[in-house]
Amino acid sequence: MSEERKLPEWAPKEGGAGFASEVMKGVEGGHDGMSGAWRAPNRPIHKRRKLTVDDYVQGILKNDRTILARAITLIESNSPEHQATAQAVLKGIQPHAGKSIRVGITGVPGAGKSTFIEALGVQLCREGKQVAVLAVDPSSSRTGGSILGDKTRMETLTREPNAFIRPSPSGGALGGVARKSRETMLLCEAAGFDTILVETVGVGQNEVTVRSMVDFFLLVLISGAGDDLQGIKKGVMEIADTILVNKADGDNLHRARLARAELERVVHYLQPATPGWTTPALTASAVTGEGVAHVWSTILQFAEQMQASGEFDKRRRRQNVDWVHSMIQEGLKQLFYHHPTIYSRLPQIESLVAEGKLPATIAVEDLLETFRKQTMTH
Ligand SMILES: Nc1nc2c(ncn2[C@@H]2O[C@H](COP(=O)(O)OP(=O)(O)OP(=O)(O)O)[C@@H](O)[C@H]2O)c(=O)[nH]1
Ligand SMILES: [Mg+2]
Repeated sequence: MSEERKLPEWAPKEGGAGFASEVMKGVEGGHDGMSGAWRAPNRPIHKRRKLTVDDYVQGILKNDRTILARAITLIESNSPEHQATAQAVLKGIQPHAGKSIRVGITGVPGAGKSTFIEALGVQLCREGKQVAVLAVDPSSSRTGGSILGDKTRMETLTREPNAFIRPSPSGGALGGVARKSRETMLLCEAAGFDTILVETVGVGQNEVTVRSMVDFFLLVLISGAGDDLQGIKKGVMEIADTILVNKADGDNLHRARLARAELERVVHYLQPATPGWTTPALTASAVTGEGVAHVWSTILQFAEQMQASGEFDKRRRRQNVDWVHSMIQEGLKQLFYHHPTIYSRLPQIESLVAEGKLPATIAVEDLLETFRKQTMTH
């Protein structure tokens, strides 16, 4: 087995204790049979023995970053054996999860989400908070690269001992990536992280998915030329708890302030994302740090008010029920598409439909009926 290690292309050049990701080259059937291994750099390389469920649970509860990272790798693995262990670990840590504020951050590519997370994360770490940064970025929505990728690598934050940064699990559909991110969030909470920041790029269904896993949702915008506000989807503004006009610095400051005022007017007419909370529009510069602390105090104020009104817990309870349904849907889909008969018949049926020789409705009826007959006993 080769011991050669290389950092993935999105990793900061100098690494850091907080940057928990590393690709181990040429590891196959290694410590636990996974093709990639995650390890916090600058830490001793443990001899990779197979950990028991209890080892994982105890390690996570002790905030052992190496074990936390390995547990996340289990969650991200698609192997049934890893999945079984991952679920047992989740069950073990469940009573210790949930004690954090979960903040989702979305916005168009390049809005400055990662830069903002870095500025906020460093500030929080220095206040003694334990900050975990996760990303939801299904590969299907973007080609190449990771969301915590090439442009901003959170180089300062990775060096904060209180920070833990985990890029998006690679591969798979949004549903799968979202499930993995949710479970990763629970592990981080059990490990004592009290602030979870989830970055997602505002593409497709990502925002809605991340909204369904966080307490507070921040929309990061930038002011462009002229009619930029027209392009913002009303839908995403309606799920945001705060709208932030970033890059309010230098020549852009004036434009950013105008955009903020305009956004505030627009939001006024929209349905608030959280009942009882008026969504504010703010400005900040993730680069100079101006306004970043104000965003955080807004988040704290939100948490306080919503905890007092009961909305906070209500949302979490609803999210838990929604998770159940989305996992059922995911599971049923897997069962269906991996069923041997369906798997072997699907390509032929697809071509018949494509050629117009078989109506879509008949095709679906036929496939579902086959599945039903072969899986149901009564
Ligand atoms: N002037 C200025 N530039 C900024 C600010 N925030 C971010 N940038 C720059 O904008 C570019 C994109 O920043 P990122 O933080 O990578 O943006 P992002 O939203 O995370 O981008 P994706 O992850 O690719 O969607 C970088 O070159 C940053 O340096 C800011 O407040 N002011
Ligand atoms: Mg980013």
